[in-house]
Amino acid sequence: MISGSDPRGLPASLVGLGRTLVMGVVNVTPDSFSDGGMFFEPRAAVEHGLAQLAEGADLIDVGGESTRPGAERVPAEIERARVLPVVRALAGAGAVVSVDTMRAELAADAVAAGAAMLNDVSGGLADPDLPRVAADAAVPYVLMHWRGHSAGMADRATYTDVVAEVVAELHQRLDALAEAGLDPEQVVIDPGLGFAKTAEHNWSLIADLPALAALGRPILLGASRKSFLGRLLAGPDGALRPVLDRDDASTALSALAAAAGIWCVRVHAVRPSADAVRVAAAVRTATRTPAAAQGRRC
Ligand code: PMM
Repeated sequence: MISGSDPRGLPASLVGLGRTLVMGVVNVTPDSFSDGGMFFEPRAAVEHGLAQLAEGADLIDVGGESTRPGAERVPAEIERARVLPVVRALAGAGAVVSVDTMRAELAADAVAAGAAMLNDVSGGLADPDLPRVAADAAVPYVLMHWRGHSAGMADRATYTDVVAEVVAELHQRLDALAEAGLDPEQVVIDPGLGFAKTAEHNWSLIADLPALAALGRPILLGASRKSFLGRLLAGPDGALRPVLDRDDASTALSALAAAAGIWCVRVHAVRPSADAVRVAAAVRTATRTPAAAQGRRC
């Protein structure tokens, strides 16, 4: 059983809850694969974040740049104009806000606007100044496994042993960030499902979460609505299950992740995952009868 301690810098309201946390996704983008365009207007994005909080989200991840496979980068000013008003409004309403960005300047401004966590899908490779922002602000930093920007990442999905290589590359990044001044205790690691990974690579990583846990940091998992679930649930004609019909599968993974002791799941449909992590915690902390402890089968 994996049990990731809370990262240093986490707001007190989320420390020691004894269950997997749920991060609701708010993409303020016209083109994210999962919810592109649905919450593009700042007001709609803020309302969506507030609704996710009401459904049981522990924190809200706000992003203004799509990272779907093949996506081109968004200019910095555009990302900024999308993200900052939403961060300010949600943090002002009391939400614990994470910012999904690869840009240090925006990260710093987001922290000034109230963000309490930085989610860098590039693990400091896109902008080496970003981890320093987390260090200075003393907020948790999500280090995701990444091999390059979305436009070319499919070509980088080559591994001999995906689990060993992802763990080794995350290890290198942890060391590099520590050398750059970021306290490893602030870091949350993420295998980066779908980022330079095929469906098979994603399943292998999910099947071997203890190997990631050996890095000694809490783990965040972002499986929600991703195409490997669409592929798993494809119809008889081979057509992928549509994105908005992948939430039951996403919730199944949240339940499995929570049972494995994953620190946080990043999801679009909050309520079912919020329920799932509570169910997993209840099972984990239930008193076992002597017979059950001896492995009685039902
Ligand atoms: N996936 C997406 C965007 N940001 N951040 C982390 N830490 N982990 C992820 O797996 C992740 C992420 C892409 O999904 P989206 O378009 O639904 O946001």
